[in-house]
Amino acid sequence: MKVKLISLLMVLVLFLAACGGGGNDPAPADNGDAPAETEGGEDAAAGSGDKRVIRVSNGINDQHPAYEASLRFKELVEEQTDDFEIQVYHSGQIADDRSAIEMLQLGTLEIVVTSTSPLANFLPEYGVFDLPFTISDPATADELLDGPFGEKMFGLLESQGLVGLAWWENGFRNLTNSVRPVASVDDLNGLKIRTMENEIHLDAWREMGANPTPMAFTELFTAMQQGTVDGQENPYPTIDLSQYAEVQEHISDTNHVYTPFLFLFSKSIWDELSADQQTIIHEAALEAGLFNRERNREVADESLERLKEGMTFTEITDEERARFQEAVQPVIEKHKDSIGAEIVDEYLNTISEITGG
Ligand code: KDG
Repeated sequence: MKVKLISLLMVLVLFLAACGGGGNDPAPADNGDAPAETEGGEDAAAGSGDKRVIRVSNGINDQHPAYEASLRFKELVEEQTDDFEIQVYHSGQIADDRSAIEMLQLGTLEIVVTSTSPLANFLPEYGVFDLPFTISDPATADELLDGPFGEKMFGLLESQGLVGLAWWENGFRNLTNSVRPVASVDDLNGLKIRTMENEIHLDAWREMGANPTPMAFTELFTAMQQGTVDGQENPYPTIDLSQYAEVQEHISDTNHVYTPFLFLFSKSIWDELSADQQTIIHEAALEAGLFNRERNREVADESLERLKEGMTFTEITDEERARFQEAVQPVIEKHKDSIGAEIVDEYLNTISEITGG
């Protein structure tokens, strides 16, 4: 409890520091540019004239389809109402996912487009999406998330002061490393792998023989550059557009987890909006979400072609993939109760209904 209070307070201090520092934008991204959308660099919180500022946070850079879709969201909202000025931030300019989620709970940030994995620290049920090798194609992901199961998971968010508006896509995760080609689960032995701050991911890589370490996304590139970690796992767009080929040699199509992005809104701020304003924002988040998925899949194919040029690509055979899946079965059993057996069963049953499995 004390630790939680301190971290919440720290977020508050950070936020006040960002606001207090001469009223300009939060700490610039590593590429140094202020959010281009803020015409004339006016005080972020106040916005220009009597428009209310709505800030969108994400951890990946401005080359990523998530940033592109966030700009689409801005366009869709601002073409329908003059009530808001949407400011889009990237590269963790405001905060990493976990801290951003805490800011939404505090009502000090409006929107974060976050992976589901950090959210499992607040709502264990969200760990269901981290169970490895459960979703193997985009169509299954869409049918699962756009159906009753997706709605049910949104329903859990209110208890955490959060509102789920749309499912966007981070994507299918694949392993890279700077030590050796990985063609089999045996090749993982002792590899120091960075994972998201998520117990299920940590346990999965341990079960597969690697040596995992949790770390915020914003610290990953430097950790690979300095050799603090040997490898990491992310979808092809993130690996490619974050220039990981500069610090990693080997890539394997492990396709071990599908990570959804959640378009989350702060409940306390949401409740201050009118019903019409909520509708405009909700519909824009859904439409930009469909755009995001489509773009993310196009970019994933383009990214893989580029990565094959700059790295050694290893295709995992079906029998080797079966050995990966076998190795992580204990993880699914171990976390079934912490996630909630009913949620895990509904998740796995829905997927097998969709795939006819
Ligand atoms: O905000 C971006 C993150 O949600 C995303 O990049 C997280 O996949 C992720 C990772 O590896 O941390």
